Amino acid sequence: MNQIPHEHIESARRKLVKADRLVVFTGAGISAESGVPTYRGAGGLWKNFRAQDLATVAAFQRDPALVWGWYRSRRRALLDCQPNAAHQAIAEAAKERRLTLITQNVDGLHSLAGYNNPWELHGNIWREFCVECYHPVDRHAAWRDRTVEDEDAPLPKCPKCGGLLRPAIVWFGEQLDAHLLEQSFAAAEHCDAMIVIGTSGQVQPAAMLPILARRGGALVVEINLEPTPLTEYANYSLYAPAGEVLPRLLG
Ligand code: BV8
Ligand code: ZN
Repeated sequence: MNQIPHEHIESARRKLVKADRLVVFTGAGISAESGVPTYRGAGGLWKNFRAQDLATVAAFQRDPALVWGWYRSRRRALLDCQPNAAHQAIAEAAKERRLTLITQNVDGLHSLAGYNNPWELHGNIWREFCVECYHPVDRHAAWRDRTVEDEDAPLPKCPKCGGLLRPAIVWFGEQLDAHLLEQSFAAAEHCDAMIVIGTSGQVQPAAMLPILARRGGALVVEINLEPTPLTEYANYSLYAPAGEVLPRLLG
């Protein structure tokens, strides 16, 4: 933390205080300090598979048990993860000011930190839906009281029609929810400040948001451990763990 000059953070903080339409855009890096592996960092692989190979409709159709094994193992790992100071700083700030939170994360930690209704562009690992009738199922309560399913438990079936349930997650090659995406683009274009936290800026169309914000004249503050393709659109790049710098930026 001491590698960022105090006045640099202070300067960004003073400008953010004045913003009345603040958007916070997060990626997997904000959950790293909670122990959730990122996608492209070390430990981002699962049994030598890459997210891009498993998080697809084709992979699920080819081997639903393999894909369910991956999601169940991730859910199990998430049960030991708590929101960190960065998630909490956003939830606290949202109680005092207008703050729209858009996240690429599927881990549910923003909600667990007390932020109501984050815009989850890529879905939520605790939710499922039926591939036949789209009946929605929320498993978070069941998993939190530890009625967890083993990785090789039978595939979950729809209580309505008996069809196969799948994770309510946007897989690679799948469209994002059109309404949510439209709302997110509009929020990015019309905000007067955006804080971009813990994203490598590799996944489209989510990675467009900071670019739209900057083009719309917003102040863009990036928090990451290293430069990303979004750095060129940032007015401030703060290279430090989100859990250390965000509480000071929003405090
Ligand atoms: C769509 C659910 C198409 C899965 C996810 C070629 C070029 C451009 C685009 C494409 C292309 N080929 C294919 C595409 C499209 C594709 C895409 O973008 N692929 C990428 C990989 C090239 N996109 C899609 O398929 C999307 N759909 O485009 O539809 C379409 C169009 C028309 C008609 C039909 C179809 C769907 C994308 C959604 C995929 N689903 N998640 C699951 O999780 O099971 S994406 C996945 O990546 C996660 O959601 C994750 O959030 C997201 C982005 O990753 P990041 O969050 O950025 O995480 P990452 O690990 O990469 O980086 C972490 C960062 O944190 C790092 O920078 C690190 O330095 C930093 N960090 C680490 N620790 C800290 C920290 N920062 C601060 N503090 C710390 N402590
Ligand atoms: Zn069904």
